[in-house]
Amino acid sequence: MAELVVLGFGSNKGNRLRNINFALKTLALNKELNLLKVSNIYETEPWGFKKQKSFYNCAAVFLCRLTPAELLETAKRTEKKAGRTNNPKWQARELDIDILFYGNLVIRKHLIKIPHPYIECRNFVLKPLVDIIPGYRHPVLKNDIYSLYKSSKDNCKVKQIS
Ligand code: PH2
Ligand code: MG
Ligand code: MG
Repeated sequence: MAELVVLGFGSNKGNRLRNINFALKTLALNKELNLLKVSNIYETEPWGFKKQKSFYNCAAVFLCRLTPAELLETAKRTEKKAGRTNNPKWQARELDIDILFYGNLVIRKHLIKIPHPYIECRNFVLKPLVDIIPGYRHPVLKNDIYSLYKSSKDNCKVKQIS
């Protein structure tokens, strides 16, 4: 069975654009994933811990034949290949790959939360999503992406770079 999944990508360490492109290319080469759509890439103000370099962020839709656990494992492996060694929250990272949506599945386990928490509070996630899936309904909140973006209270700046 194949499912549409949406991944979010972020980098604020090393060559940010190269790290994001590496992630997209690596996942696109996985035979269990078909890359269908990629958002623009944005330079974004750090959300949360402010005193760090700005991020580059984007999001992409894939047709996926991996289970959620396998997809998470694949994402972690790709982060490591890009040189990510640190795992502490709020530290600069070469590459962060988050599962934002997996079809309309809702999982709330300790190690895997889908949809990704706080999507609706983060412009760096919402703006790329508006590019690729504006009409998609968040399976928990039931609002579409475009209205979540329009009603976002986040004031972190998001600037398109490509
Ligand atoms: N990721 C975080 C925390 N803050 N801010 C921006 N702008 N972009 C991110 O990808 C990001 C963040 C934790 O994963
Ligand atoms: Mg993240
Ligand atoms: Mg992550």
